Amino acid sequence: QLSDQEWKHVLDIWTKVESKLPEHGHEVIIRLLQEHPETQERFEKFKHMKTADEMKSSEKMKEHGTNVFTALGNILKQKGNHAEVLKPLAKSHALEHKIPVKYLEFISEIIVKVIAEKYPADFGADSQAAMRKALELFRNDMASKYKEFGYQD
Ligand code: HE6
Repeated sequence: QLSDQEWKHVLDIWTKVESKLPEHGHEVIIRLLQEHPETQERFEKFKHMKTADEMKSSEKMKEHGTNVFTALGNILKQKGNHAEVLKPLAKSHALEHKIPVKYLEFISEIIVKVIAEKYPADFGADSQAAMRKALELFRNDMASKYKEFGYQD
């Protein structure tokens, strides 16, 4: 679990992220698919896309980035008491999309990298460490829900 100070770091930087949430979400998805091509195969709606330019100009991908970042923000705002919000997400990602925890690790790293690039002055070492910890908590709780749903990756 995170301390009050750590949650404050997480939610303060998330306020900045929210000022351009669709753009940042879009960028994270593009980088996930570019850096880890195996993740692209999981997306029926994106697996035909061939270039980063095609992804950048895709309104559908921007919309997806918005959905992912909105869901993640809603989870972070629960400050760890996220069981209820996590459950439907764990269910769809385990049973429908079949997304290994490893892929959640990939996206977590990219989220930290992208925020660090966009907001260097507001995302120092303590904030980065707090965000890493929050994303790790998210992944651990996703992983235990995965087990409950009988999904082993
Ligand atoms: Fe996914 N996702 N996702 N996801 N997702 C989502 C929220 C996916 C995610 C990590 C999603 C994924 C593959 C997510 C997905 C659909 C992730 C929402 C709100 C929705 C939706 O409602 O459409 C994280 C961290 C969060 C918060 C991969 C790979 C990773 C790493 C689909 C294939 C697929 C889909 O709709 O097909």
